[in-house]
Amino acid sequence: MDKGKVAPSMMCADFTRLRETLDIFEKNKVEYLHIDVMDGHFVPNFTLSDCIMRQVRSLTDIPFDYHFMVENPQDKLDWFDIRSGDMVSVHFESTPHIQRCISKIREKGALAGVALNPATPLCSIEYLLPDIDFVLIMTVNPGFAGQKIVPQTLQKIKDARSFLNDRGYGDVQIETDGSVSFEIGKIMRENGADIFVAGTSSIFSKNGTLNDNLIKLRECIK
Ligand code: S6P
Ligand code: MG
Repeated sequence: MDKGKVAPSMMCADFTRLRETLDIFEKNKVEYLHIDVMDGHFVPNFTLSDCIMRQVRSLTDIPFDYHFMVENPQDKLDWFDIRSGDMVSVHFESTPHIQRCISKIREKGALAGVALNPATPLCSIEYLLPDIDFVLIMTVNPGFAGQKIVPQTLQKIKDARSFLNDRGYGDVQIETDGSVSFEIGKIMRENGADIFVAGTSSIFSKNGTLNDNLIKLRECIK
């Protein structure tokens, strides 16, 4: 099994210290930058926009992991600078034509994923398996950082790993997003998660420096 991958959640980053933050990410070889895109409809909040993300993109070569929490994401993908090697996830409930949307992501050369809310069943992806590279399991309800985990989602990660393996899709990666603390991250790893969105519960926690927290998280998800 490969080591767990880290995707710092940029909505939790201190943008007044962006260069310094990216330097720490590069030094620690984080695999992705997790970019939360919200529209105030699919989720109540607004977060990172296409123009700000283009600026971030000009400062680093770390691939992006776009997480679209917007209605009809198929109409919004072209606004963003999506490149080969990026990851892009869209929510199962966000479009009536999820398979078409997923295909569009792959046409852009990115890895395609379906994001599942805590209550969205795993069987939603049954007939999408040939079309996806990863599944993003939300372990909180989407929209905000700093929330408590929805506890039954830990079992859902385990179930997702079996679901994928049983169907011959063991290479589909599992990403977890929400309340990924050092302790919970370790359990998520044991349950079969591959990619960990790191926010206020881990690397951006005020209990340590960003650098030290990254090293600690790596150890928990190795
Ligand atoms: C939430 C969003 C997430 C958060 C992340 C924050 O809707 O999709 O990516 O930024 O969960 O992490 P934490 O540790 O504060 O929950
Ligand atoms: Mg997210």
